[in-house]
Amino acid sequence: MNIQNIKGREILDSRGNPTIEVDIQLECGISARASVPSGASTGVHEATELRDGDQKRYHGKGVLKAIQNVEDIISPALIGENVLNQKRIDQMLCELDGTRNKGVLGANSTLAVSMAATRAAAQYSDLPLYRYIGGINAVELPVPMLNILNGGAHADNSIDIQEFMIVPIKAPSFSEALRMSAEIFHTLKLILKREGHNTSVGDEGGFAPNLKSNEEALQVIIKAIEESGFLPGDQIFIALDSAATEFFENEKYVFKKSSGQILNSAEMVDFYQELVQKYPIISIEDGLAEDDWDGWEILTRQLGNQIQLVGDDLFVTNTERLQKGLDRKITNSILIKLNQIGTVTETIETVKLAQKNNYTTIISHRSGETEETFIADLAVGLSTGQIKTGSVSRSERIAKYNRLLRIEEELGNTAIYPGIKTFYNLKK
Ligand code: 2PG
Ligand code: MG
Repeated sequence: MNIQNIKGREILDSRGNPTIEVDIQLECGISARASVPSGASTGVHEATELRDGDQKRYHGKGVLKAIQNVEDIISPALIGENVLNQKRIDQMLCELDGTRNKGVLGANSTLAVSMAATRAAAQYSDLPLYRYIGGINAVELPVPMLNILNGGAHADNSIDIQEFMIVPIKAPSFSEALRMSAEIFHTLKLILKREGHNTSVGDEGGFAPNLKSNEEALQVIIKAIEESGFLPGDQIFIALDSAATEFFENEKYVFKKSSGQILNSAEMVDFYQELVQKYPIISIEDGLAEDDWDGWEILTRQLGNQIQLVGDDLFVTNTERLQKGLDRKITNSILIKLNQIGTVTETIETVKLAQKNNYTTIISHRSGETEETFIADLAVGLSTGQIKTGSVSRSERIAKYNRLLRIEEELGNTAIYPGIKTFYNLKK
């Protein structure tokens, strides 16, 4: 079970940008591979994503330095280590880096190694990845949040809110939930076409039409749910990711892609309150900016009992930032992205801290992805109850859903689909 060799490689992500893939080989001959994703609306508090900056290659986005770090620094240190000791491997990665934000080695290099190690250990243990991570109780499939309409930094259109997601909460199984969602996605396409909008998709596979307002986006989604024969606010809810840091300028929120409206934090909260009253919204992520802590207090006070409030850029999968949120009673949920923190065990620590404090957890993809399906297993392994991994188009998104379908099949009648129960900390 000891590591014999670690090799890095530059591959392309779903946006055609380079990213890092790592192969770990064990002495017994087992070999495992993992690759890392990349965000567009990244928070400033995220761990460092190391890019070469060499403008002659990939517009400066090459990852050859990160690969060199894997092969020249990480590999020699980890050779001979027991791959079953993930905690020690991740601690060593943190120590080799020596900074709080993986600023030396890059979180892309540490994470690729960390994930590949987990997968190698699962293979060595002869267990599926979710079972290795979660043990005998890893039987719960996550409720998906499907981003069927893209705006913000993920699409060149006139919508400021980054993600409009459907959440199938009333379904007997994950596969049925996925079927319902795919049907709504296709109906949405028909409606957009009928109404003269373009039906090309954004980075996460949702449509990216030029609509007049954020509200029009909500209305067309409701229509798609209804025309598909489902009940909005009963079978299907809506979740938003505003990614508000992206439009926070000089302490104000500026709807620069749509109306041009300028709102302060309290006015933003009123804006959401109105939306929540009018539409079946169950969750809002990054409703406010990453450092607008006072605003988050207002938002949580006003809406925290009714809907899920998710911190993404706010918490960046970091226990220290989450703890600050817990202390100030901000939000009631956290988005979990492996590459915001840079190792598997640190990610799990953050999930555990959230769960211990009655916060819901959502495992998430990034807008730049690969065919990697690690997050599907992670969501089941940690019983996070929710996953956000894009729309039902673009193979890098579908790969995760298909992996979940296979896990569901493998679990057979022990599989659980939590549905509405996953929002256990809401009154509604
Ligand atoms: C987000 C993510 C994923 P990005 O904001 O939640 O949807 O986007 O990877 O661009 O940060
Ligand atoms: Mg987000």
